[in-house]
Amino acid sequence: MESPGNSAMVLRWSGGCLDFSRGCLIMGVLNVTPDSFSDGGLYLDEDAAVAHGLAMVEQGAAIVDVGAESTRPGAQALASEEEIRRAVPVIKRLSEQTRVPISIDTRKPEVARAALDAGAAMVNDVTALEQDAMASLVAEREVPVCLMHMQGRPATMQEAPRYQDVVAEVIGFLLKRVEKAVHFGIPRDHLLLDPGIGFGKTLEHNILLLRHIDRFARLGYRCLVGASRKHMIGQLTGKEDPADRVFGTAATVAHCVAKDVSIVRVHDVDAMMDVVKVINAIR
Ligand code: HH2
Repeated sequence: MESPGNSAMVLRWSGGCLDFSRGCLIMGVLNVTPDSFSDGGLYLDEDAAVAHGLAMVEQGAAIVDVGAESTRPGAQALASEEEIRRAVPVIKRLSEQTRVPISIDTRKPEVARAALDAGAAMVNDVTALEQDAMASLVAEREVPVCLMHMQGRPATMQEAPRYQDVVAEVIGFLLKRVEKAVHFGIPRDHLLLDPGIGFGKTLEHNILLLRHIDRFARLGYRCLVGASRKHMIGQLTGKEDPADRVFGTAATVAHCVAKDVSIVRVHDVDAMMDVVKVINAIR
């Protein structure tokens, strides 16, 4: 298959560099929120957030993904001023203390702009450039962007997720957003595609997406997957507490690495680095 965005082993841009030559990379999750499903409240304090971000870098994270608005099922939208107030000081300090690219996990262009101004080097948009202003911003700043699929919105997305063919529909959606990105002037090699595990999907939908994740990885763009500690892992293992879902997460990470996923987004960086290193070596 043609490989429009996926061919370079090293993605270099003015704000950072991602070297895929040894295989899959880890994006560490840093939620500066009171209400994230897994680490809500742990890193609302600025010093605690910065320390955790730097610890993940020390453990081997290739990207630190800072989010200030929870997108867990049922979560209500947050005002952008508050999102900026939470995220920006942490991004500023992290970007001064590490060369690892910091990504901003937001769907709001004004939040992404403030984060990029503070030193973030990438954008993680769970609405896949729904807003034109976000597409313009990413093009203008020449930064990589993750395009994630979501059916509905966090407040209601788990009420009745419905698909005829979940894999085909999610791929179709992402490829449309790729064309939107290109139309706005974003180069194809700056695009990462993510099926959005748990975002308007039942357990069966999530399993199908993971089972066929190689189809995403073969589209010609870098593929990113975030299944870490999610509800689907609790459903499969019976583990209620997200902190107890580390081994279940490890299974998804091993599977994704073996199926050519380029980046896994995880909370437990130290443990998942071991999984990634071993599977990368076996491959
Ligand atoms: N999942 C979450 C948030 N952002 N971004 C991408 N690209 N892919 C994902 O799967 C993804 C994401 C949800 O996880 P988390 O950030 O831990 O929780 P919360 O949204 O409650 O803060």
